[in-house]
Amino acid sequence: MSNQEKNSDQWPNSKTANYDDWLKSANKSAPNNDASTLGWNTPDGIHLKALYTANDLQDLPFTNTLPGFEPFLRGPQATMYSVRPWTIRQYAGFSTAEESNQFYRKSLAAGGQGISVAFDLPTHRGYDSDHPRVTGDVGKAGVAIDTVEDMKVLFNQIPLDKVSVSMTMNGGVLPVLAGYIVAAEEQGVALNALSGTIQNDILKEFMVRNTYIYPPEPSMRIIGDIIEFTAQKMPKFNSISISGYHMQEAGANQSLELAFTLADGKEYVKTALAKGLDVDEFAGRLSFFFAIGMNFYLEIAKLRAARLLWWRIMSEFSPKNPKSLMLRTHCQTSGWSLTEQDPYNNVVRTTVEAMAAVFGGTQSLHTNSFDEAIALPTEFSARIARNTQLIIQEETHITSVVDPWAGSYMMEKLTQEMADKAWEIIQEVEAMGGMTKAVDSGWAKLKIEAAAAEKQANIDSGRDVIVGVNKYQLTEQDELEVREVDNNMVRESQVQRLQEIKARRDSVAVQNALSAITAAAESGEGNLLDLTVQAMRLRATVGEVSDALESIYGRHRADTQKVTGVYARVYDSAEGWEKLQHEIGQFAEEFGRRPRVMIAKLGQDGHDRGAKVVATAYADLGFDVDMGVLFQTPAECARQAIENDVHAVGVSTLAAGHKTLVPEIIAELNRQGGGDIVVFVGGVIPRQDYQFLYEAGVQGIYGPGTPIPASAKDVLERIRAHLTQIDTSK
Ligand code: MLC
Ligand code: 5AD
Repeated sequence: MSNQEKNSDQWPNSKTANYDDWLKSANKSAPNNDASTLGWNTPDGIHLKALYTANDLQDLPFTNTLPGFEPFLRGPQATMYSVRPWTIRQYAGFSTAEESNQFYRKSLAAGGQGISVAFDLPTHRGYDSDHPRVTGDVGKAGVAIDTVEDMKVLFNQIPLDKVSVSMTMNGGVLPVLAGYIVAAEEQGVALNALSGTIQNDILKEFMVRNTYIYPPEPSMRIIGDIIEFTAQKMPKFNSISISGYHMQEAGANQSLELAFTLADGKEYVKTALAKGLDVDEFAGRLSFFFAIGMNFYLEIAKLRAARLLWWRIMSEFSPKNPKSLMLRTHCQTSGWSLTEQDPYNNVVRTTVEAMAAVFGGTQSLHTNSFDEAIALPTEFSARIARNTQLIIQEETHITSVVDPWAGSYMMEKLTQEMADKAWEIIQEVEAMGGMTKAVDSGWAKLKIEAAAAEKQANIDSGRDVIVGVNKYQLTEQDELEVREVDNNMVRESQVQRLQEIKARRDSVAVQNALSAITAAAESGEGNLLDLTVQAMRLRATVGEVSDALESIYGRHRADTQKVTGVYARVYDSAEGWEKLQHEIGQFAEEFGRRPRVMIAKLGQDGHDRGAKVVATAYADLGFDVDMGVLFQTPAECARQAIENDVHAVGVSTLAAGHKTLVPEIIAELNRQGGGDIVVFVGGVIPRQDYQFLYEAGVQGIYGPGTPIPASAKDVLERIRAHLTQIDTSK
């Protein structure tokens, strides 16, 4: 061997640097010559450093564990995606059962691997499609389901013993899960062959998602009954999907999302144990659901920390089956992170988020469509979203390696920091007596709302960048083709089917079955799911079962507390804020009182993050702000606005009901003597609908991404112009 060849086999000696050497060098290029300020202070209060080293691994308790084994930090399966990738499970549903069924079948044929049903808001809230409160909502944000007949159509030619089905249902969980069970039964599929998941997570509904029906206590009984029924009869079915997703969507940072979700999980475990179940009978079928947003490293760390913490929480209950200690989860990329502006950017955002979910080791994933911030997915946008996952699964070889971030100085450290942060919050919740109490007191919700207001202020002031929204904006934007659902058509066809079913069924038997449900609700005896299955078999409707329970439990009404001061604290220094406050002060002097605005939600749309953030910020600016109660009809909203003598009503709409509900509120205001009140609208509204709304009498429309001070300024000007005009016309 020549000398030259020998040398090329060897590495040259490297001069080793220590951390202080690095610091000296880094200080030279860092702002203010201080490298310790580099990196990012996350909203959780974690400092993401610019550099991690082997030192960061010291003192970490779990840096050398294996997947498929305790503490499951590295994943619930030994082989993870190297044997079976996560399930591509795209959440979808709209219009009628027929249309949604077509969509599912096409999606399965094109690479989708499981089903995830989105129901419309009337179904969530336990109303049949013919109920007068829900005219604007039927078939809009999901599929309309009234009876087993709709369920049978929904799953037509989808073999329920082979395809696992997730159903996002919480308030109306009993008739919907029962309807699915009966549809499967009539497809010839046995209960014990059914695989899938029911969301059934009511605690987060009271905090953020708002599709509850009954108050917390009876709602928890319903959950206990479902866990019991599925544990005994549906061994392959996940009885709950304990969801943090909606908390992040409502504004929670990662550690809040993680802590509240796991604390909710613990509450459900206690509920099932209190029913007399053994922990191993049900714990292996508890599943989870997290949002994956744009904070890439944090999201991966969050999923790893989630498994670690759940193992820690469940160890307290001393299960014998390791499955009871494992956290398995579905993830969805963040809808909130997507923008109406320059919407093709959303494909990129969703890809980054999907990668984080996969690196975090999710079991199942939904990737959002790029038209998310505007409307429900079209076939085209849904295809791109699905293909995003297929490409990661089949082209990148990412699936070949289990937990590939393990051993990264940064990722291991961050995982532990995330776990520690969340654990602190979990302990705080424990000290309050558990999550039901933390939710009941309103504390948990306010924590999330404060985080949301802070986030919005950071965006509006440009501290957080969103490409195409507060930086690199387009001057002109092409129109996007969006899916439109004709809710009048859906409602008419549902009403007709309901009439036919009611005419055909044995109404005495149905009445008896419903009475049995009411009696069980009253006495606390019996299993409510078991009784609901019997009623649904006889063709009782979703609305009838809900009424049977409501007659005992009542309907829950949320209070309308709002946080104050948070938005102002963060935004305060930004230009324009003080000027606007001054203008509001001038208005008060001129007109004898401050501008008074009611922020309203109409129909069954309970997504109130935007409404709450706007209310907080407007109040911080000096407006007198009233919050409408959730689920108002236009007539009720108009009455409240007139009674409170507001100058303007701002309708926040995120569930596509605007074309029906907004003209109705204007008509009601006119009818009840409030024709002087300015109406403005904010939320998810396709550009195509703007003209329609202006023609109906709307004075301002503020789409996603509108900085709040800009909308506030506009509203103030419109109120002023309106008052001046009234004055001069007298
Ligand atoms: C998987 N398996 C393996 C394996 N990987 N076996 C051996 N080696 C491996 N490497 C096995 C599993 O053990 C399991 O079998 C089976 O394969 C299926 O895998 P899974 O990992 O359990 O996946 P899946 O069936 O898809 O279940 C995922 C889940 C579930 C547990 C997270 O709960 C789920 O699908 N959730 C989806 C929830 C959802 O869609 N929600 C939408 C919300 S939208 P076995 O026998 O062990 O079961 C929303 C929006 C809104 O909420 O607000 O409206
Ligand atoms: N179809 C598809 N996606 C939906 N989402 C809500 N409803 C539907 C539907 N019917 C998604 C959006 C939203 C999140 C809660 O779920 O991404 O942000």
